[in-house]
Amino acid sequence: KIKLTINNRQVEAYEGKTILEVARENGIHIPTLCYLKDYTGTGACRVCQVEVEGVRNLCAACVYPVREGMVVKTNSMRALDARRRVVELIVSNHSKDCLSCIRNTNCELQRLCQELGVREDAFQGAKTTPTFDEVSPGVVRNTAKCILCGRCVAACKKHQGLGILGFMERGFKTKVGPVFDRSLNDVNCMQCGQCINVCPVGALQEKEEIHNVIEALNNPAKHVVVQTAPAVRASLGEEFGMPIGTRVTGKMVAALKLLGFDKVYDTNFGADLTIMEEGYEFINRLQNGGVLPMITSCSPGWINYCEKEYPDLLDHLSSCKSPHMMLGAMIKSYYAKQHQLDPKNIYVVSIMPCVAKKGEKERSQMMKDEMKDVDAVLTTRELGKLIKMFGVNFIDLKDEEFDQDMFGEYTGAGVIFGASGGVMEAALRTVVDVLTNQDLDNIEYHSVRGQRGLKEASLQVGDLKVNVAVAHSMTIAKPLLEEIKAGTSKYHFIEIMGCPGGCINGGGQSYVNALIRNSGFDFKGARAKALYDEDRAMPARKSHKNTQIQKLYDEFLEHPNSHIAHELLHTTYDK
Ligand code: HC1
Ligand code: SF4
Repeated sequence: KIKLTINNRQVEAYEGKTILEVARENGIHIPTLCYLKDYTGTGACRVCQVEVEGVRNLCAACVYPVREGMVVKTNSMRALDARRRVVELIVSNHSKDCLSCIRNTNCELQRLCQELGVREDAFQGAKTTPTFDEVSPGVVRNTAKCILCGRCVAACKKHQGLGILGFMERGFKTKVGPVFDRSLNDVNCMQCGQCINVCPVGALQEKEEIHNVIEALNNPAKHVVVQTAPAVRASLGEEFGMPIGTRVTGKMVAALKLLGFDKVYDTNFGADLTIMEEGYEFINRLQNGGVLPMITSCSPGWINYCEKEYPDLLDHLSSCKSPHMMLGAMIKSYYAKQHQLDPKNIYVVSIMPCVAKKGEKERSQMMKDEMKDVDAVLTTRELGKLIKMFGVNFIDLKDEEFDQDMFGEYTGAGVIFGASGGVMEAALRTVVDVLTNQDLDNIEYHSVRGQRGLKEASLQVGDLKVNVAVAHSMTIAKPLLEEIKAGTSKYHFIEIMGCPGGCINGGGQSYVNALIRNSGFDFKGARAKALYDEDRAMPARKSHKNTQIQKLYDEFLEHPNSHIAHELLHTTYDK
């Protein structure tokens, strides 16, 4: 360890650490903008400039290493002035339409301006010609707000290995975007939205559908049914200032009822249904020489990636639609029939932690008789806005239950879909019971849980050995896909989710700002825990124990993978 002084305070530190790290370890806050732990750290924005005795220029704390005897001043007049100047320059090339910006009140640039006392529009004049792209189904890019921090560039590369976003041009003309400033729709963007999640400003955002939903709610001819994805309950509370990882299932249901939805269902029911279809599909492939490994198909970001980057492997995908699409299809068929409603008058809204789901619902394979299975997809963030817009006091709501008539029951297996490894664990809970003809008590598969990279397990199921793997994000999945391509994969069943950590960290979840991310707080783990807690509290924890699912098969779907199930619940992919 070495000794140094920061702001007249003697501190100890390990050699090799940066001034920023050591300051934070000692409770000294240095403002940053482009710096995101584990993503960037290039000193590019220079907001973190500090004064180091004996060094002529100010130093960027996020890259400058500490030395024995160093004397650092983070708040000298010179540092404060330089920092404010840097932000004033950034702001001078920024659109500054804060009042109508999607990030109003949670923008990191706004916060910084406040923190540094930026009070005037110091530099006015020419601005870089902006690009506005809202062509892709889920992601909107507006460079008029971009501050060139590079956080999105790092996220796309680090998690998806795609490098869709990059810096182009130089100097004043510099922009961030796809190659040749193309639309995100014209490149291999998988629409995961991980770039949105790390953007400090409103340069990247989801394509909002909130007004379509308000219109449907106000249309007396429409019967509006809403469903909520497993992961939403683990993040929605953050929109109202609750701590990350607070589970708000009951409040969320109460809010949706107050907003005026005719029925409030849980996508967890759809997840249980998916396990029935996907579980039996897997057993069938296993026993009858089908294409293996079979890969899960519920993450539309992953499907986009597979179609674009690995079209040869599409036969490995399960043919199952994702849970919310399955539930949408059931609402427009069975539910419509039972309630004597014309499916054309039913409007299905899915609340999802996901941006890619916005595009998924538009796929031609997700329509029947020109009717979409799902009509609108709102992100967790959009639902937060809708609740505020309707004047609902979320924090004080009393817990309510999903509508129980038809699709309101769910099992613990359905809940854990929202965390990486959850789909695999849910599938195993059913597949192992079916294959061994038992009702096993030991149903927690800890080897596939958690936030680390690739997860795998090998299970003895009767006289079969089943190898499974779980990947979350494409950089983790890629080696598995290369193995399959080379014919050397040892796996029988693989779960792949588009986002790191799974849906709990989807591109539509609440923003986790750089302060929290840089503190090292495991926000993905906290949200995942909320789901595993709900699982443990459920009376039934295996999808095949869902009595409403059993009834649905008895009365309508006949049996898993039946002809009618194939027609409504399964899909095809685009080569
Ligand atoms: Fe997911 Fe899924 S778990 S994809 O991560 O299979 O988005 O939460 O709704 O459909 O159930 C997302 C979450 C979600 C589907 C389910
Ligand atoms: Fe990259 Fe995902 Fe953003 Fe597309 S949505 S640019 S794939 S991070």
